[in-house]
Amino acid sequence: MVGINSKKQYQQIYDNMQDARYICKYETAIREIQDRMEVIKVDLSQERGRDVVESICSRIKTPLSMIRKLHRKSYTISIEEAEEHLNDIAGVRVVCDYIDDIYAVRDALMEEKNLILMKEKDFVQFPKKSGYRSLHLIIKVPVILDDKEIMVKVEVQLRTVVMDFWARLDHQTRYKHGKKGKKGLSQDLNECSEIGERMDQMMLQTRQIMEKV
Ligand code: 0O2
Repeated sequence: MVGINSKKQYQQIYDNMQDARYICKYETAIREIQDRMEVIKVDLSQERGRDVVESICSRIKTPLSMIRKLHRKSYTISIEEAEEHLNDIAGVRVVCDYIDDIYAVRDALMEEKNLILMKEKDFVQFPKKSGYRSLHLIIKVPVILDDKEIMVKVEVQLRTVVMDFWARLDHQTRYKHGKKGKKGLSQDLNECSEIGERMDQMMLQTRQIMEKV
C-alpha cells in the first residue's frame, strides 16, 4: 500500500469525506441523472405500454466504504485518490422487469445531451465469477460548482428485479460472513444466479410470445 496514514490523518480524511462541500457535487450529479431517468421511465413506459422501470434509487458511498475500497485496490487513503480512482462515489441503481428493458434504458440515457460515457461493463452478458449480473455505466455529468462547470463521475447500475434480488442476498451474505462467504454459500449463490439467469430469459421469451399473439 502506498503511504501509511496515521490514526489522526485517517480521521481527518474520514471527516473530509463527510464534509458537505465535498459531498455536494456528488449529490447534484445524482439528482441530474435521477431527473433524466424519471423522464426516460415515463417515455419508455408510454412507448411500451407497460411499466419498464420498477425503481430508481441512489446513494453516496460512505467514507468507510471508500477507505476500504482504496485499501483493497492498494491506493493511498486520501480524498484525491478517491476522486481519481473510485468510479462509484455517486451511484444510481435502476431496476427493470426484463433484460431488454435494461438495454432500452441504457440506449435512452446515451441519447441524452451533455453526458459522457467513460466505461461500460456488461455483467449481464458476461456474469462475474461470483454470479453477479448487472450492466454498469460510468458516466460523467456536468455540475456547476462555484460558478464553474465540472464533470462528475456517476456509476449507473442497471439490472432486473431478479438480478437485484440476487445481488442483495449476495451483499448480505458477504457482509455477514466475510469476503468469501460461509462454506458452501458461494456455491448456493452461484446456483441461484444461474437459476436467475434462466428465469430472466424465460420471462423475456414469454413476454415476447405474449406480445405477438
Ligand atoms: P458497495 O458496497 O456496493 O459500494 P471499476 O474501478 O469501476 O472498473 P470496481 O468499482 O472496482 O470497478 O468494481 P465493479 O466490479 O465494477 O463493482 C462495482 C460495484 O458493483 C460494487 O461496489 C458493488 O456495488 C457491485 N458489485 C460488483 N460485484 C459484485 C458482486 O459480486 N456482488 C454484489 N452483491 N455486488 C457486486 P463495491 O464498492 O464493491 O461495493
